Amino acid sequence: KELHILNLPSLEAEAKKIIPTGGFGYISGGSEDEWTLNENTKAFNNVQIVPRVLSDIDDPQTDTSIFGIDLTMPIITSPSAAQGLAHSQAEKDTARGIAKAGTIMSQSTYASTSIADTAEAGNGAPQFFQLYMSKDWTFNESLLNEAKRVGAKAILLTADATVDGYRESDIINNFQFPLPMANLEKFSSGAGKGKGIGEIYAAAAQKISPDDVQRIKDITGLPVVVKGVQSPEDALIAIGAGADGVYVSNHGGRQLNGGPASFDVLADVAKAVNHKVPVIFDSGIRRGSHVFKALASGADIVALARPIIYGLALGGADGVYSVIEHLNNEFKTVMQLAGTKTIDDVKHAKLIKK
Ligand code: HOC
Repeated sequence: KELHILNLPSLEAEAKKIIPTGGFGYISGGSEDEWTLNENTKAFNNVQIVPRVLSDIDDPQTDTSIFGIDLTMPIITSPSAAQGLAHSQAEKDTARGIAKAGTIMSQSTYASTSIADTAEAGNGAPQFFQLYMSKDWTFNESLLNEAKRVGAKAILLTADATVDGYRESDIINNFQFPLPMANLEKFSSGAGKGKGIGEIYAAAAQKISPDDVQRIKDITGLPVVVKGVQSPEDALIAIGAGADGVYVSNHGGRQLNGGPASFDVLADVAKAVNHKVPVIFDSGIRRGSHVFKALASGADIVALARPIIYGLALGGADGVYSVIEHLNNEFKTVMQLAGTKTIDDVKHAKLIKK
């Protein structure tokens, strides 16, 4: 059953009622005092959209594309781990809801369901695969080969998570993943169930170097997007290393607290990228106006994480579909009021600094 959604921010309180405390704290929480997490959404208020009149936009078009994949909207999902915390169908229902909406789901290395099962649930819809690089290259290669085998369209290389941020909610709740992580069970000797986030990071993380970008490209032959970029310098290093996309994100405020809101660095990063590769953006998007502001600041595509997981918890595949459709409908209204008919118009729209 599709959800009746007033707005995305209101979903969190609803989801809190049904997701067990430890899992909810893990999903919703950020690092330290969550200053960066909170800034992520507030930062959209630093710029304003110019309303336009006499522009007669009665049918805004949100279709766009990335890496040659046609999408109905410029919104995809960010990779989010352990979706079994929210719903028994976990990533499979996210794949179903996102396929129905006509956009891209990003699978996480630390998913509850396997790469193949999630791809099958998507029924041929485009998916990205996010790699948390491990010290164990046999594991990395198994994941990458499996993602390619089932038809992943790009690899998102998470580069901002070589250690886990200091997440107090997980400490308070003594949080340990209560469910298996399918890709760990299938392709590594380790298990996710019963482990805390710190233990999973310790087993996985290693220093990621620019050479790894090319290594992943050689293994998969797929576009590789470096995720977690927050400075023009790192964007240029990523592109120099062969990255086919730059993903501006601060991991939803879960990693470096005290760093800038993701939106506050977007325009400078996009300027440095200068259309050489696509720019994907996440962290803090909750409103149609946020989608508009991100695209007008240089993002080609935006991505959504927590609200998707709340939609999953509240309504399974239909809940996921309802969330992403609601956001795109809000975005369409903003497009109309800002006198923009296409995504290209949005990208060229002027924003005013507050
Ligand atoms: C290296 C282990 O992205 C989060 C996830 C991390 C999942 C486990 C990573 O919690 O932010």
